Amino acid sequence: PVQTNEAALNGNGVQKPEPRLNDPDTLARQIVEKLTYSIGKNPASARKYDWLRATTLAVRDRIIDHWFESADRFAEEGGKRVCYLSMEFLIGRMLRDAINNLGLTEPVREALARYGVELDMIELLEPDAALGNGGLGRLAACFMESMASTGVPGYGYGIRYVHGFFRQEIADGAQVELPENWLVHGNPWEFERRNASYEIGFGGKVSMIQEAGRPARQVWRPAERVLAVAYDTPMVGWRGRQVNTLRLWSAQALDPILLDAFNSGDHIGALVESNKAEAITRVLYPADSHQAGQELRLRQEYFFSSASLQDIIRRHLEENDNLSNLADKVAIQLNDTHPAVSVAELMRLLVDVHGFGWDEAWTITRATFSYTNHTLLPEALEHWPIHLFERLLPRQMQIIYAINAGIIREAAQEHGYDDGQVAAISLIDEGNGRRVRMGQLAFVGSHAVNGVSALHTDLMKQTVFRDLHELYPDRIQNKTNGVTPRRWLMEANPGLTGLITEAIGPGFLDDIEKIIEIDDLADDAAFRERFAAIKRQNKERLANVIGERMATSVDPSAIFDIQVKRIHEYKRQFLNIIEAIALYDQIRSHPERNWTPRVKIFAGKAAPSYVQAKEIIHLANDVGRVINADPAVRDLLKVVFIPNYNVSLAEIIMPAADLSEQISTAGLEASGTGNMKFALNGALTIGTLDGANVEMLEHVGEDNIFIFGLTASEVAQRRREAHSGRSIIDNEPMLREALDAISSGLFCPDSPSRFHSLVSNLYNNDWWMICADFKAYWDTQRTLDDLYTRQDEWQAKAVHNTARMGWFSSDRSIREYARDIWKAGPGQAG
Ligand code: GPQ
Repeated sequence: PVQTNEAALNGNGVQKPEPRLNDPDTLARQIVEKLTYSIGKNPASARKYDWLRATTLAVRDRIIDHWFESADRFAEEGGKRVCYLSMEFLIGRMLRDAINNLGLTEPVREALARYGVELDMIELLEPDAALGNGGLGRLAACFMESMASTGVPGYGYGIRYVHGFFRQEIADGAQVELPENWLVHGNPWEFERRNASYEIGFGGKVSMIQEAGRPARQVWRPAERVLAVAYDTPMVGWRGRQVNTLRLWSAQALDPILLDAFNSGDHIGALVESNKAEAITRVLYPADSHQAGQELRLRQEYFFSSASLQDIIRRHLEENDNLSNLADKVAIQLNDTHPAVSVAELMRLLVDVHGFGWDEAWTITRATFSYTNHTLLPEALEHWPIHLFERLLPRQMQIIYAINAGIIREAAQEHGYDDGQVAAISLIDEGNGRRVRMGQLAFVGSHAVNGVSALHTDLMKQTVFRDLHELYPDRIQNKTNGVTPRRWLMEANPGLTGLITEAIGPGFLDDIEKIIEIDDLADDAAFRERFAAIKRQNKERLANVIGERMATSVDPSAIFDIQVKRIHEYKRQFLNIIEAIALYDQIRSHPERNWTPRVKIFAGKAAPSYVQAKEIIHLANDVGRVINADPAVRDLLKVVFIPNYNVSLAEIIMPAADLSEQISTAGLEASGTGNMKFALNGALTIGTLDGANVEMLEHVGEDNIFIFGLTASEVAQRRREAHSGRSIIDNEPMLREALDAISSGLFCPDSPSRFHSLVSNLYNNDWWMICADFKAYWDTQRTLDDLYTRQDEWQAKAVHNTARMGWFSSDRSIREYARDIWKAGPGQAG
């Protein structure tokens, strides 16, 4: 490396660059400079995309100034750092967020306007960074933004997938998956760091070695090695006060071309290694809340865990004598069990590589890690077949056995556990063809374990972790999710942000809980009207998107009733569709009644191998085609499925909803975060007592949210009693007729039996309580129809929702993690 010295840097030698100025003149000049010298275009011939790139580069310079300041400050303060390990970061577009947080929105708009370029137009050309599936990945993105905004020195660690979440098209009503290619035009936000690269091993053998004068130790000799190369993306916090780093790993072969093979004429064979290595970070697995059991997935998990830990250790040793104080300087958060193999890997690095004794290594490991659980669904809990784990990671498997032995010894000797109780807490599931339980590993390797809403955390204690909770009763705590108000209010809804600023001043931008100050304005007719007018504009914007993308016209004066999220049986899009069909029947039978016009909007992706979820998408589209074309319902009911739901589309949808559908079977949605985004933007919620809906009810008050259906304990009870749906269907004519309509092929005359299995599941078992909750759901929807005709009342409730959602900011979540789990960040010793 080039040696520099401070005197030369600050004295007459090399000069630090001047920090960039933020006035429109300077910005305009520098944007054209980037256009000219970095992109090689002149303003006259530049395309919109060139302007986007030039603007991004000019903005990036400003971020870098803050980035270096943040890095210098952390180094100087020597405080504790937080490393957030996550398989997914569902970021979306970055330009608008960066500009907003730097306070540059107006200056950049003005600078571009001088060349006749519209900021809002070029922003749309940026591809979404879609390195995640849904709520879990989006939460990681909100947390990165909130760590930077609240002053927590946070480092995100994840995978630089070449292909992010697939693009969804709808063909003849069915989902089609197309590969996503966000990196084709390059990525101006990232910096490749070739100096930060680490070897990652797989397979091979473990042997005991005995050197003179040293204790015997295990040495792992992997059969394969690949290189993890870092790519850094700066993450700008609110007002640019702090810029943190998201470090994503890319896999490369150590020997890109096998020269022997190449020289002997086997040109393809020479590339096999590099193809195999690069496959590790090629594509995001599209399974959400469902384990993808393939070997490549386990390789991804270990690859990014090991690279991140090696990086954390290297940095620590640059600043400290040894690793014994690791836990004082670093907190590592495991985002679900995807990085749980880190527990075994850190033990390996401490014991085998850095010479620690087992007990001290275990103390350090447990003090360093904490783990967030995001689901109770059994099919989503990761467990790897022993034979696969052992073949790929033989030393880590030994370590897991040793950890397990210690835990079991403690349980048996100190707590008198019998064989049955031991089997329940064991890291090895002996029942299912012997598997490693990753949840158990993450739990025992962490000092804190958290759920993501109050209800979910309680259920964790009673169900998946009941036995471990009994053994370690202080370990589980709750940290209710939140969403960043910068992206989800300021940027997505500038109209509402402006109105609130006018009403109560800009203080809520720095402390979102101050938004409560608009609460009393719910009684102010003039304020309500302006609030409603903004909602109306946002609905018009969404109506235009629907018109452009799907050639369907929807009326912005109807209720916009929206359910957008991954398609999953437990989320019950099916219940919503059945209600739409029942309403369709009722409108046709009783055209004389005063129906409140409604547009039911759906969007979301199904995992490619999830058959039922794909059938639900098909049904929504088939039903929409029939209803939207039926003159009998005119504009009273429309059903629309918008393809390719992603973060950017969500930014248009959230501010445009009157009604937010949060209708999961109670006990199954860990938290939900879309529920928060909708309510913050003034939508009323129709929902079950599930996930964070429970806390939303507490905050907005029961008059301002529409709760229906079975509770989590009633669901559990009914499941034990094993009811079928048949008796309910027989006694509920609206439900029966809706199901009959589906079964008759009314919506799919080309293939009348298409939805038979969806319907027969309801008759036979009703596992998701669709029949059980139908009537309550229907009745609540009619209450809402009625309420919508009294706009004053509706809008007052909408204002209360916005006013009372401040607590659901991810800033609040992050402050709680920092205080209770990480002991890091502002105000924490460290
Ligand atoms: N969640 Cl396990 C995902 O988005 N993907 C997953 O694989 C798992 C959970 C969600 C969960 O379903 C939501 O209820 C939460 O709000 C979200 O994680 C963030 O905690």
